[in-house]
Amino acid sequence: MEQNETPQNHRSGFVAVVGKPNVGKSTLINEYVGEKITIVSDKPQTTRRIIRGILTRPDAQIIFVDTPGIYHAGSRGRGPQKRGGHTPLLNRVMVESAVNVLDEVDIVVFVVDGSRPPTEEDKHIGGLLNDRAQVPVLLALNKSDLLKPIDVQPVTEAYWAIVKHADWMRVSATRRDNLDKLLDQILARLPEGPELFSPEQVTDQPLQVMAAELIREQVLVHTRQEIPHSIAVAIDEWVDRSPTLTHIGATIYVERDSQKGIVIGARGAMLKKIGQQARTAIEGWVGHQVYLELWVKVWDKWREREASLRELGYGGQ
Ligand SMILES: Nc1nc2c(ncn2[C@@H]2O[C@H](COP(=O)(O)OP(=O)(O)OP(=O)(O)O)[C@@H](O)[C@H]2O)c(=O)[nH]1
Ligand SMILES: [Mg+2]
Repeated sequence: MEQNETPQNHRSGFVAVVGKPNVGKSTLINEYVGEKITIVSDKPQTTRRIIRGILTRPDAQIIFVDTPGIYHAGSRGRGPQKRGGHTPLLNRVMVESAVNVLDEVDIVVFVVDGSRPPTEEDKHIGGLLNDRAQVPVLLALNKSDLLKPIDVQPVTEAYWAIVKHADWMRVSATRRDNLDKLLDQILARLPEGPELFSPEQVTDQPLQVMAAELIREQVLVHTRQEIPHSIAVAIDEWVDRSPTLTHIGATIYVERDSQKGIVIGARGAMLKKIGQQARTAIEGWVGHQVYLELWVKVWDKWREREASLRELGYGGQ
């Protein structure tokens, strides 16, 4: 904010970005913030915790709140069924944290895969938003680059029917189509207020958490089936050896020996690839050279134990 600018001219607030898994919530936030502050992959349930991404402009500061994908089964606590590979406790923790955010924000952006008709999960989230009529909702029909012309009208109307009173915008986060227009709609609903974070800050995540996420992202990118859901990453060591070199030791936890073999790969080839790409990404964040040492360990049923989830930082804000 300019020194002479009065708070009356300035807007600020929290904008929750919610939706079912894999619709492009994190991609959208990264585009607005202008940096990759939250990891993205083509696997559902990539985001596991609440992450704030901050966009500071002369006239406004928007704090985007990234959330884990919300889906019906977890949020209704329906029995022990597995969904998307997650076991119930981690599912529940993730979905609950996303739903709780709805009550703490100024605006909600409901992101859907606008290239396909809504599913039960979208309808469930629509219901949660309709129950909170006091919060303005913007419907972002994402992935419009994949929308076939013949589907435009029926698909759009089907989503309108889900969220009553919401204004909407067809966007493509990856192609940046209409992101400015959606941002204008957000700004128009943002309350007046001062800057809440320093203008240089782009996320509330500590560097070490960011580093662990960047390692997890590389495991997600390079593995398939059950592995992405079975892994967690912890930073064990972080030593600044000099102003231009940081030594980081991290452990990738898996749930079974067979998964350990997959993550390590033949003669360590997979782990080497994960390590090299994660190191480059972390160097981009810390702004200097990083020496990254990775370990792979089995932590039996970590997703099903409250203590493990707490230790790994899942479930909190
Ligand atoms: N074609 C297309 N793909 C997109 C678009 N936006 C996101 N994606 C892709 O969709 C996939 C999921 O993106 P994410 O941003 O991780 O989705 P998310 O909603 O945060 O997913 P979770 O964290 O798992 O809930 C990635 O492969 C993105 O590249 C878009 O506008 N068009
Ligand atoms: Mg995400």
